[in-house]
Amino acid sequence: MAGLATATAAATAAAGVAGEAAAAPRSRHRGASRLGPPCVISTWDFGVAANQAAWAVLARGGTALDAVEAGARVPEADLKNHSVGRAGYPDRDGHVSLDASIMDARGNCGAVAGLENIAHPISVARRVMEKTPHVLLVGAGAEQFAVEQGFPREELMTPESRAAWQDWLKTHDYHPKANSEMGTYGKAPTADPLGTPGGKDNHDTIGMLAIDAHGDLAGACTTSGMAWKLRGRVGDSPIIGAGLYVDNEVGAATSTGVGEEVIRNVGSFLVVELMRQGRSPQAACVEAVRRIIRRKPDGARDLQVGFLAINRRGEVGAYAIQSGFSYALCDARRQDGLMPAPSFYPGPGPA
Ligand code: SD4
Repeated sequence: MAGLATATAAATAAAGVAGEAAAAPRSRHRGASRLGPPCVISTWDFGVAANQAAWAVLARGGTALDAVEAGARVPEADLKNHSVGRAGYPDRDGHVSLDASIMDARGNCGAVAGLENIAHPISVARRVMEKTPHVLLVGAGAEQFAVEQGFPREELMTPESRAAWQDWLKTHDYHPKANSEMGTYGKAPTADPLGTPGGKDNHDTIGMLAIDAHGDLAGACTTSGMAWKLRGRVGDSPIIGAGLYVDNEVGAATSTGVGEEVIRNVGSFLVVELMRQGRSPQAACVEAVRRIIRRKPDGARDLQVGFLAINRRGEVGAYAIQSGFSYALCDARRQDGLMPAPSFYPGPGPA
């Protein structure tokens, strides 16, 4: 976290973001950077490792689509990550159900929601995009399609995630807490009640956006959604325009946090449309966050939503309701960049 702390200080010293006057306090640091192309960015600390897998594709001239799929598969396979893919925390009834979406430069998109027993939902989402006339498959139908496509059925619950679920069952207290995403990734689930990214009382997602050497964009988003969610609950991540949106003429955006708030505001589409109208990625992310806050002024203090965006020129923006959101940056100059996102409400992150 030392690198992140240094980056926080540097970012805090920078000027504030453009946009409307805020009705509440906000931090004044700037999240903007400019990258590549080719380049790739993604949400949260674990985006650093994911970016490197994506970079391996981009650096050899591969497509942005191949890059984001390869990158998103990294946290999906990481057993220390309890918010994406295998080892994701289950719903309240003990089912691990996964949501993912992918979108390419030509506006093609595919998604799965409530997918069970399949370890790489991002790759199933890509098959939906490439092999079917549909955009979104859900639940048992998504699983059937995945098996037909050759994906093995696997147990996604690990002993650690089962222990955390059984611990939660003692209280049945469903209360997502903001800002736990920067917690103690990789620690035992009982070591800290907010534990891993997206901690056991919380949520988290990897959203990844890339530009390849041809200047084409693509995006991917994958998550196990809110820990202890109601069975059947679907968040923003597999909803095109909410958790992910790519427009090759303009740029791309993705989101993390409480998906219901992102869906209500069609967050990622909003960010891209604001960029189309001339806003920088940073200003667009700021406005999308403020829309959420304006709709829920009383509840926003307890919510976390973060947006990450990039435009065709490689300019990056990131902004969240609460401090503590981070994003990973990667291009030819540096493959392991990690930045704190500025936020509407200032304050130290939880890490
Ligand atoms: C969701 N946004 O399901 C996703 C995952 C998440 O922090 O909670 N991310 O709402």
